[in-house]
Amino acid sequence: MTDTITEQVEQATAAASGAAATEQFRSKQRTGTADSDTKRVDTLVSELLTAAHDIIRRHKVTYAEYDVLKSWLIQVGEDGEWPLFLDVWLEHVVEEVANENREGSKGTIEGPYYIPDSPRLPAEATLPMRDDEDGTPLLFQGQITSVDGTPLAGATVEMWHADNDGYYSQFAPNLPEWNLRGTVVADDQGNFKIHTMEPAPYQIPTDGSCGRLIAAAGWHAWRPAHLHLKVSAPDHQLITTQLYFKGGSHVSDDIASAVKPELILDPGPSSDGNGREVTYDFVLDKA
Ligand code: MBD
Ligand code: FE
Repeated sequence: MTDTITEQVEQATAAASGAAATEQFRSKQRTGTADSDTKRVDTLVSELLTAAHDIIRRHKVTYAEYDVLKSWLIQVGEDGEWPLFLDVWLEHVVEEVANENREGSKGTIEGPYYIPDSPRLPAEATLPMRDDEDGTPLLFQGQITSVDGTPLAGATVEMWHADNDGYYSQFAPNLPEWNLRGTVVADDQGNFKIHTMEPAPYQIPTDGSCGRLIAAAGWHAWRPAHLHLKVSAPDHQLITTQLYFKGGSHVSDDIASAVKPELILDPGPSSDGNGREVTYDFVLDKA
């Protein structure tokens, strides 16, 4: 017998976070269903295939490359990385088209790591976090109004973000279930104050299929540090958005192409001397 203590520490892997994201997507109810008729399916799929055929002809794609594509596509599914792949490389255009007629605050992509029904918190609240949560404290505050300027009582701000190591609760091991996730209910003037920790830049998993693609193409895997938000109020359209930090790494070369100039925060020193604070107001379109 030896007195060696072997400790099994569960590691974050692409396949585990991919499996969780796939599971989460399957259980999600987005409002509205796609009732595309055969004509629309024919149009969309035919045009997608024609675009692929053109690329094959133009670049004389070989059988060896075709087989690499086939095995990579199979592996994306096995790794559970379809949510990650689609949200990183396609969702930004779906979001652009979906919200092109909005007058209120800008939205951007949801990404693969949203979980509904996070703990409900009062208008001034601290997101659930560990006692020794790492990072710089951030006070994020603001007001939610309608496009006509009316303050929206009973509005909610759902916030979720990665920790200082770039991990999202429920998608990485060893984190409390609702770490850095909460639903803040604004006061009767639509005001909210959320205390959290500034997130760090986020690298998408490099040890799965998306990581292999990034390495093979000579890209980088980074997203700028970001807060995810869903803001809603009775009789108004929900906004799904993200906010970034001025001067932060990868604000101008986000792998997911989800940064817009209106979404960049510039926090100042906190009035209590502890960390930083910023005010950002949301304007919601009527339903
Ligand atoms: C993320 O945290 C994210 O927001 C997106 C869009 C893709 C991968 C990870
Ligand atoms: Fe994210």
